[in-house]
Amino acid sequence: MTTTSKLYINGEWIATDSTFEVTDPATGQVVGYAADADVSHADAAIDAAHKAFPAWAATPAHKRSQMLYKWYNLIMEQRNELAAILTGEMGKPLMEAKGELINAAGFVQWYAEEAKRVHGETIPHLEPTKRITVLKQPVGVVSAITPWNFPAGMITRKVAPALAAGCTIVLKPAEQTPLTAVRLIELAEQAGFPAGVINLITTSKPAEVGTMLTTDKRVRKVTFTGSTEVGKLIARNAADTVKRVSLELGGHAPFIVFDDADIKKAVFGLINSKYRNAGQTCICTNRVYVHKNIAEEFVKAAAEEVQKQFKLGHGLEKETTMGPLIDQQALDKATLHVEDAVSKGATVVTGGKRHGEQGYFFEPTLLSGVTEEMRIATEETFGPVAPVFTFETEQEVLARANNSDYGLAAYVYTNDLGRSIRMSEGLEYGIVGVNDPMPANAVQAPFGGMKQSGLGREGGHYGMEPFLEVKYISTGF
Ligand code: TXE
Repeated sequence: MTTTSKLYINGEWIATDSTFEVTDPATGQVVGYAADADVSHADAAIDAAHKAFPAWAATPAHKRSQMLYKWYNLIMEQRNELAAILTGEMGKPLMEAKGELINAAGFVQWYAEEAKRVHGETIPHLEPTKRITVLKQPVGVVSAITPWNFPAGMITRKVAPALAAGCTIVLKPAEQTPLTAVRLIELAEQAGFPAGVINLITTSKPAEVGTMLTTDKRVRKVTFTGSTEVGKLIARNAADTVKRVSLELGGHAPFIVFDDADIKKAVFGLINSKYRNAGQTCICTNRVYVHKNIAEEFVKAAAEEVQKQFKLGHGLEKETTMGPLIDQQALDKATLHVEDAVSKGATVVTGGKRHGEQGYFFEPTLLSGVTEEMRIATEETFGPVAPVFTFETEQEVLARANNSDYGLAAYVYTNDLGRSIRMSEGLEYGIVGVNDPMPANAVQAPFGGMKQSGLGREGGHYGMEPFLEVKYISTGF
């Protein structure tokens, strides 16, 4: 049975005149219908958040923390049900969805604690009868716009610190994955957040509704994860009213394997960093640089592992280890990148094409003989395609790795301590995994990118700062 979800505005669940289909990317079948908000709903949600702000900002931090804890417990209790909803609309294997839910809940737990640690300081003045007091205060109404690739994690990573800081929220999840968001917000309602503190808008019209959420004067901060293109648009939208903006955008991660590395570990690392979530992760490996002395051995071992590890299928089937891509557009992009590389001389070592006729599956793919003029060398594929380049020197590979408009994540495999330090300091990336393919599954770490990969950091105590204003008060006595 398919359900029709509602919007959540000012503590009420509201049906809309029109709805839009939510489909299972493994089958193309409709799994539900979501309420289709227009700008009038966005206006009402902003209004609710605006009116709820003063009381929420004044609510003692311990109380906000208790509600966040309650929300955390509810997500943990309901995580299997949530994971099934997530897999149904997004496609990732159930095991990965369950992992995402634990991580998503982890953000709520972390910020339940962080809520209590917001404090300022007193600075001595040059004049003995004056004091400077520094306060940290919530910025105000926050618009949170989230993507489909982590339909739960990307929500809690934004919403939990905003609530902890004392901000109120209008959340707009991606149109591909509204149902996970609805269930998460139902649980937030159960946790007892007051009316208007969290508002949820689902829509099939992201440009229209998104423009309102990023231009309206009452909104003081926008936090966004998604494409670089939309990120730039949001930054422009926000400029007129000088909103605070956090952007977590695309990436083009280099994965560098030196000839002193443990090849087995590096192959394991590639499997994890490239093919997890079918390659639809912003920190996914996009360019594999292997030292020429070990390239043949590495490619052979990696291809064997790729063929052994992955069983494509519906995410709810037990044996599935790789789900579909999100939609036809994603499938087209992966196909285009492979075809373009092959037409310019690359070799398909394994995979290379669409899998099956139903849904949007793409075979886990490894390409060798890749060169810089191929599209895959500079554009984010967001699919399970790993292009392998070779290199000769440390200096050369560092320059090539940094030759990108993106700067989110980079990976280095080496057993040479000095090299690992030189490389991790030299890489112009916000996140570096040294012999570690999963640097980002820690809620306490500052996640974010340099260059056109974004602005600001999420996670840990760093993730609170974007939601806080600093004010100083000079008092004479
Ligand atoms: O992203 P969009 P898409 C990258 C990845 C992928 C590409 C396109 O390369 O292939 O982006 O994905 C909302 N005003 N990433 O098209 O459109 C939209 O509704 C306001 C990287 O899905 O940026 C959704 O909620 N909002 C990435 C969110 O933006 C707008 C995750 C992201 O969608 C809007 C996803 C507008 N005008 C894609 N237009 C990552 N960093 O993890 C769309 N949106």
